[in-house]
Amino acid sequence: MMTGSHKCEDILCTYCYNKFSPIKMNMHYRLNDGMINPLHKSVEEDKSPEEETKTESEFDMGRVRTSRRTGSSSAARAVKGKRLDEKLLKFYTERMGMSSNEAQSRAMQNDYVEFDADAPEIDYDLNEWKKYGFVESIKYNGQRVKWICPFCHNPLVSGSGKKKMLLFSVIGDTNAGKTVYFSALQRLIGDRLLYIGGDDSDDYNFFATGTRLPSSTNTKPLPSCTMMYMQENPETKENEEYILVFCDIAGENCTSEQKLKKTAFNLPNSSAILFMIDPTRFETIATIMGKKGESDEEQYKLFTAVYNFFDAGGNKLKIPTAVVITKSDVLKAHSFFSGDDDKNKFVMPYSSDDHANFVSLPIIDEVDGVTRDFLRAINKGVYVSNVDMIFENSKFFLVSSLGYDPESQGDDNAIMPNRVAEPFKWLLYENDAAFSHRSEKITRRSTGITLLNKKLDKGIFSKIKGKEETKKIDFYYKKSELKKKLESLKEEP
Ligand SMILES: Nc1nc2c(ncn2[C@@H]2O[C@H](COP(=O)(O)OP(=O)(O)OP(=O)(O)O)[C@@H](O)[C@H]2O)c(=O)[nH]1
Ligand SMILES: [Mg+2]
Ligand SMILES: [Zn+2]
Repeated sequence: MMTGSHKCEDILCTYCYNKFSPIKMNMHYRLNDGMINPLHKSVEEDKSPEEETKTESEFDMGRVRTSRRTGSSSAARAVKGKRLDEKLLKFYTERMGMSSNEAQSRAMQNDYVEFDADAPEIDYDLNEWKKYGFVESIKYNGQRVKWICPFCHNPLVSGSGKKKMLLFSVIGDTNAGKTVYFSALQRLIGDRLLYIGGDDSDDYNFFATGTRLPSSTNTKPLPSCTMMYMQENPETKENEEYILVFCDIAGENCTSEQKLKKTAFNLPNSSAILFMIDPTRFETIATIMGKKGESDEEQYKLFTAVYNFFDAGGNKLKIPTAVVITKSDVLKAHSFFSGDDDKNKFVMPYSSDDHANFVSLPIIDEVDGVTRDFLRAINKGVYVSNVDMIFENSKFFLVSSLGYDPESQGDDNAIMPNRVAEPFKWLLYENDAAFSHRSEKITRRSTGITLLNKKLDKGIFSKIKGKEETKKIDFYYKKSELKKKLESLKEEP
């Protein structure tokens, strides 16, 4: 194993959602059709000597392999054809819930090899290995072979380990607006996205397929949607690339701990959670909409389910969580918003904030405050307290993916998404993958004491002799950079 510091990121498998460091474990590679793995001689030992000779000459495997892993230097023996891949079998049965017949036939695959820096059959770019501590691309006996997840043996996303990978998971009862939200978000940030996963992106972008309103999401475990995302540094205008993995879920699978455990394998390793709450379930809102009061009891059960699922040993969950009140268009008619311009602006269509390339934390705090106040005002303060009891780092958001209500207004309106990017951008910021902006006046005296807070400027500090100077600082920063940037700007002459 290589030591020292490498420019490598954790890899997230988009199938089994294991997260691991590629320098802490050997990578696995699936062989191409017709290729043979000399390590698996056990299968071959059962074969008759004639067959053995035939295989050997057919594949010209005369070379002796001295591998650290086998601990032997016996002549390489060939195994032709497909073998049952135990890891895939486990994945198909335990994770995908397939019947053992289907799982077995799907798990019959070409053999795999493990990366071994010293193995003579393995050819790779030494510079890549030195820089990152692992290699994605290797040639085995002269052929390029595809790398696979060492846990479940499904393919890994190209670029994993070199770019930061962020897993966005959603939670919410059925009909909460989860799937429509992902579609609206992708439409909004689409010019900075490149789909790089399998062919499942259509499951996540219904607007693109022409079907605006998806039917209820399938309760079977879902494939994830993997995209490359380009984030511009607002200061340098340079672009940084991230790999984003979106993971939808059927609301039906969110209502109990047991159901979550069967399907929500993505949740524990999430970088960010979107917790969706449907306001049309609140009696007050349902009444305004003329809907017969639907109960929010099922939706409310989610808190218990999520708390038990994470079982954080009495601690709060550290994963940043955006608690999103969806369908905010239906809130316009409620007096809490309609009677107050300062609040009303958060539920009216079109928000310029969605198009900024940085995150405004003061606005996010304002929306968070207004949403909490609203929930308390309609006697749903329990949502606020539950969120605070479960999540260590959460903010409330008001979002409308459509900007109108298809139930009362029909489904042929123009889509006017409102504040859709806000929770997403805040979650990026919390993962150090988006920028915020800070602008403030600092007062310094020649004694060297710098005063950031104007209140401190009075009292004892004002008595300190020295020439006072005021300067304005204005900068963009990622969360982890704030302290350092602030300090260096304060010290600058
Ligand atoms: N008024 C309004 N209604 C919306 C909005 N977004 C979604 N809806 C409605 O909510 C319905 C359900 O949205 P989905 O995104 O399918 O809900 P889901 O959370 O994915 O539901 P499941 O897949 O069953 O868990 C849609 O068919 C719309 O009728 C919105 O922004 N405003
Ligand atoms: Mg859905
Ligand atoms: Zn995996």
